[in-house]
Amino acid sequence: MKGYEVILKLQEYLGENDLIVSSNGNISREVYHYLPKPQVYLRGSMGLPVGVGLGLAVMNPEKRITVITGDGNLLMGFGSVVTVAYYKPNNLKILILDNSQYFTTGGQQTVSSAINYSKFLDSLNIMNFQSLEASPSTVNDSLDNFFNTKGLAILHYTIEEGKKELSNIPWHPTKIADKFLHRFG
Ligand SMILES: Cc1ncc(C[n+]2csc(CCOP(=O)(O)OP(=O)(O)O)c2C)c(N)n1
Repeated sequence: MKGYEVILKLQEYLGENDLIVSSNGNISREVYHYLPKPQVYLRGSMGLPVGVGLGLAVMNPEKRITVITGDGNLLMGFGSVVTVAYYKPNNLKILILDNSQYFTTGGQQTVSSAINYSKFLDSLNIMNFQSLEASPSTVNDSLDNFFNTKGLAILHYTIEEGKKELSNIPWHPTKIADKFLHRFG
């Protein structure tokens, strides 16, 4: 499956109460267009989605936080995954959409294939992790497990490259922050 197909599928799992952090580039654009708004759509700032999600999760223990990140962003902020494993916030879900490339900027290859995600996440004692190819036959069970099992979860999907032509997010980052903060009253 392509990344946007996975994000469309998330409509079945993410509702008005969910807080989402999306990594910059196509993923933020797809999350903006396909999922409830407003969320933290990172723009420009690469490498931060896991760290931002961790902060939100720790500060809002009663809310569920879902981070949706590309592999390029994940790799740029890789230490944050270890911090997540240390604190294990039970309201944090991390979905990695791994196309092994910086797709947004032209498809330059990342070094994601150097990681055995299953072994890496296992070594961090993350109880709920899965690493698999996103396909119509795997996506339902893996997303059910990811969202419907309580606690910290990390789901690593290998995905196909590809995108839908979507317009840019019309909000300046300060406006994104304002709109998101308004959700807290
Ligand atoms: C520090 C920094 N380097 C490079 C960029 C340019 N850039 C924007 S999105 C992107 C690719 C992101 O890759 P990934 O997270 O794998 O998502 P994909 O584009 O594959 O969906 C890059 C390199 C940036 N914004 N910041």
